[in-house]
Amino acid sequence: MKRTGKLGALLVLSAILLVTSACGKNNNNNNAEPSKAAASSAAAPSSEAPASEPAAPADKQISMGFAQVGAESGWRTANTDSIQSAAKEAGIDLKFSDAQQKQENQIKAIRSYIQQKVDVIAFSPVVESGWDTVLKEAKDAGIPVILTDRAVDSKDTSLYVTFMGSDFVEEGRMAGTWLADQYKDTAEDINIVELQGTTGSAPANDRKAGFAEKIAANPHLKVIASQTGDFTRAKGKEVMQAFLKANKDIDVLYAHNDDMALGAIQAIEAAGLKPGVDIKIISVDGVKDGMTAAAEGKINYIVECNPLLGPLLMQTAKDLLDGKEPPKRIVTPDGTFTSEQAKEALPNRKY
Ligand code: GYE
Repeated sequence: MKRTGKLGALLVLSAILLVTSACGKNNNNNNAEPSKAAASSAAAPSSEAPASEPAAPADKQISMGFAQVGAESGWRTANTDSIQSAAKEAGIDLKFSDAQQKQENQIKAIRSYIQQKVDVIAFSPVVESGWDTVLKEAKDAGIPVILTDRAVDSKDTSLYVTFMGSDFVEEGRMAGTWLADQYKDTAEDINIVELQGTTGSAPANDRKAGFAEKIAANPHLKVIASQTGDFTRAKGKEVMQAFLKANKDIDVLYAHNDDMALGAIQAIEAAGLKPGVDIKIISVDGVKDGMTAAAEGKINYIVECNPLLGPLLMQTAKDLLDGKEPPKRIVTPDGTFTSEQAKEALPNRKY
């Protein structure tokens, strides 16, 4: 119990330290691979631990049911790869399902994991609300639930063991802070359009809120249109087309993820405009295609969101089944990239 406390404290501390440094005002992101650094530092105690002390009885393989959101973005693909490869490495029997961005599919998958009596359930909730009933079913069956990446809004926090992932409000704040700084001396109105993530999802709610908070002080920064693009490239393109049709003078696009920004870039170019120049673009994630667009100057600023949660998830599951209590919230740290920084980081980018 005592050692768990220490491990937990260490994880949280290293995450907080990195978050703090990543969010520092003069963060110039010297680190060529902040994601890798972040992931390994968050998972460092984890990946070293099992070699010396097996977490579960040697003869019993841990089974984990994982209900994934879908395959909507490059971020999600990297997240899935991380989870699947970390399970293999940890010797965990992973049952994996893809809910195609539908809550009812995730609920079905969780119920089937309960029926199969897995040792632990993990999932990334597509939306924040509506989980209490199924989480209660898992709890009644004595199966612990770990939330990865996205949060639920359940009042009863005993329905899950821990929630690991980025601080999305902080990501929105980083995006808003950069923009506010770019236009701090403007005397004209700056027209911003926003492509939101999946309606009702934690990253859409929080990235919107954090951004709004940071641009609020300057009345010239105006969000003139804000709509969901469901975190996909196709939807990002479609909604951007509509934005361009309805608004003559768009100065800035804030996209809640790289994929929507990449779709929007196609729409912007098709309209004869230069992304990154005629319309400044900010996005979140930092996946390879996004970083490439940033290096080309088509995206001006990327707030990173680390998808490499697999090793931390597997270690947490092992610890949990070993009787240790993980911290209730594990924040994974994120950095930021200007075009220049993206250019530098790109050659070492893993996803
Ligand atoms: O930003 C987006 C994905 O939940 C953090 O989901 C994740 C988000 C990510 O579809 O690309």
